[in-house]
Amino acid sequence: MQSKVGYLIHFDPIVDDRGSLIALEASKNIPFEIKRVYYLFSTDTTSIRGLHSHKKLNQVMIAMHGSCVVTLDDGKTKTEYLLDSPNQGLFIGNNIWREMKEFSPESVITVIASDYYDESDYIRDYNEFMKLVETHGEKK
Ligand code: T46
Repeated sequence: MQSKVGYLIHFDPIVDDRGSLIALEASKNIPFEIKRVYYLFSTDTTSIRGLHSHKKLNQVMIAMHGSCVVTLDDGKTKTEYLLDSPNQGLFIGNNIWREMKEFSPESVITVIASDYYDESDYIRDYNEFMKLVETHGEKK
C-alpha cells in the first residue's frame, strides 16, 4: 500500500523444492540506484534506533530474519510498520523521521541505500526536522 509516509514493497520469491530466492535489483524492485547496503544485527531487543531523518537519502529496509517495528513520521502523520518478512521492504524517503524498536532476538535488518554514508545528510534533532518539513510545506 502506498502512503506519504513510506510504503511497503512486495518482493516475489522464486520458490522451488530447495527453498526460496529473492533478487533485489537497482531501479527495478528497489526504486533507486543502489550505492550502499548495511545491516543491523546483534541488536539489544530493548533498544530504540534511528531517531533521525535524512536530507536526501532514500532507503529500503528489509527484515531478513526476525522482526522489528518502524515508525515513520513526515511531521504531520506517523505510520507504524511491522517488518517481519524477507518478502517485503519498507521504502523510506528523505525528510522522514524514523524510529526502530521491538527488535526480535537475533533479528537481521538489511538496509539498501541510495547513497554512501554521509553524516552531514542526517538530521538528528527532532525540532530541526520539524522546522525543515514545515518550511517545505509552506513552499507547496
Ligand atoms: C537509518 C537507519 C534505518 C557508518 O559509519 N556507516 C553507515 O553506513 C551507517 C549506516 C552508520 N555508520 C555509523 C554512524 C554511527 O556512528 O554507525 C554508527 C551507528 O549509526 P546510527 O546511529 O545512525 O544507526 P541507526 O541504526 O540509528 O540508523 C541507521 C542508519 O544510520 C540510518 O541511515 O536510516 O539505520
